[in-house]
Amino acid sequence: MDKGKKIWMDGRLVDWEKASVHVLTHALHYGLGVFEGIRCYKCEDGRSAVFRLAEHTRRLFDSAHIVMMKIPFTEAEINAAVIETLKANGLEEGYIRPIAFIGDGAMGILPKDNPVRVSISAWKWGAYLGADGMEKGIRVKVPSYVRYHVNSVMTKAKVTGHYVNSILAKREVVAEGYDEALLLDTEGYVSEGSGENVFIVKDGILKTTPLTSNLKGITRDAVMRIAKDKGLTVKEERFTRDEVYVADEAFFTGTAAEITPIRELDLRTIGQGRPGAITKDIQKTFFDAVKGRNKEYAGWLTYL
Ligand code: PPE
Repeated sequence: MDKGKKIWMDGRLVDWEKASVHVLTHALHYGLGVFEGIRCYKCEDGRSAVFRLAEHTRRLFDSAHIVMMKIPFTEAEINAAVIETLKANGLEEGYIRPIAFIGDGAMGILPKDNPVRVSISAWKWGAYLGADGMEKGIRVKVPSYVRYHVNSVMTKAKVTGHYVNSILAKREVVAEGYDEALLLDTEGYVSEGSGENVFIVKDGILKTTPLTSNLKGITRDAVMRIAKDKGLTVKEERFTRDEVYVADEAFFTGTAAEITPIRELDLRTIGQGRPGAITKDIQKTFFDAVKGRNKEYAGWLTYL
């Protein structure tokens, strides 16, 4: 990871090296922090734009609300701080990571009056699942771990501790030589990737999993809008892993993963074993949108 210059912490920019916390930070011990992943792209006209900034900040506050954590800033302040952080690091393009977490003070599960700390970092981040994967598609496996039950943790909240499940799943499949994990829910239906939502295409119709055990992805939402604008049918419906095996196309969506085609699941080739026509078309429109080349989606961009 490329080290930057500044990190925004609790209301002001500090030097990258000085953005540290105490070892008794509550979130480090018990996992209660909420975070976001946001991307900023360099547009063709030379300007830089943050993709769906307001929606990401909204979700950060929704996550905090779900876990009963009060962020000591307004959404407008966080939006401004994201822009400030990008500028302070001279980043024209990159990944932004806002995080709010329970700081140090009392130990024990009950957070008591421990302060809620907030920081925003930004760095350069290329294709999450590799440039090759983005172009040719990736190999995926269903891991032995299942996604959390909807009443074990709050799956609509992007909480740091929830990612232990993602790490276990990802480690297992990567150790076996695959690129990414596709987790099932507690009832056995497809849920999502370790850090991505999933779509399949069959006979020209798109399907994505309904919002139960998975995160309400902002890229997922963008893809649904793009697909509908192209006149395609998009269904939010449960499906099984074998429906993915016989799909014509499949892909992951996420801020980090963007739109990554899936060419194989559990050793079954999907479609022709390469990115399908609909996947490629949606991928192209998505990159046109984030880079300011498609005026129809100009509302998604916040220019620096
Ligand atoms: N599901 C999960 C579990 C998830 O973590 C993400 C984002 C998504 C779906 C897609 O959501 P969205 O980014 O709004 O389209 N995962 C973030 C973290 C990745 C990481 O390795 O860190 C991300 O993509 O930023």
